[in-house]
Amino acid sequence: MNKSLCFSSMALLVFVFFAGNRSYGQPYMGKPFADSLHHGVQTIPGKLQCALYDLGGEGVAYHDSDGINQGSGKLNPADGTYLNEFRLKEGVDISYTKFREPAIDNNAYNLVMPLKDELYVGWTAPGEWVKYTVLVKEAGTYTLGMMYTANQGGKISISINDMDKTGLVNIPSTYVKDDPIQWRQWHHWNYLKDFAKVKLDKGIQIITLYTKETGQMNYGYINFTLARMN
Ligand SMILES: [Ca+2]
Ligand SMILES: [Ca+2]
Repeated sequence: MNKSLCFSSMALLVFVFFAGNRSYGQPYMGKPFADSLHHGVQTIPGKLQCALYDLGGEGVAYHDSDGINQGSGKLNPADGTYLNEFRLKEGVDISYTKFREPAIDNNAYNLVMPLKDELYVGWTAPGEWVKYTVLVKEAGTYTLGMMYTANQGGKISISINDMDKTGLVNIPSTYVKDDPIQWRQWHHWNYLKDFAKVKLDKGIQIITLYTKETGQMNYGYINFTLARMN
């Protein structure tokens, strides 16, 4: 190969590498969620409310299988209420715990009773993710627990600043064969204690919650408890 041909090939390779890695090194453009009821970044230690994922849209703050919110505005018709219309135009699928008769989320098959009118991320599928800008007030090792439902079990993982910190986490099934109502298998709540330990630096951090396997899970909140200071 002559010198100029060799140089051209190298230049092409460099171009292809950078063109294919456009996002490499770019800063995260998502912002903490805010609306009339929620303002200010979510803080750790404490509860990370899963439905309060960042603003920024598909491909930035979340990835969802489709652009429709299957909960807000669909299962929960747009009727002017805050809960039914919460983040209605976003792809992440959101609903809230309903205490009604016949029982929905206030059912006798819950392992742990949820609070009423709590927003949650539902209609989850493998490959989906949501990001959270959080303010960590104390550096340290945190124990994670999660309020959830999983009608077949499933797997999630959690990244901090885009580094996987948990590997695959097994989410136990909350299926109860005695429940005569099939759709209520999506509403058996449980709290999974101590499913991971993660080390967090003080200050602003970006947490990503990935649905890795099975999906069909509902995510209420992830509790971050300080286990040990650094
Ligand atoms: Ca969707
Ligand atoms: Ca979804």
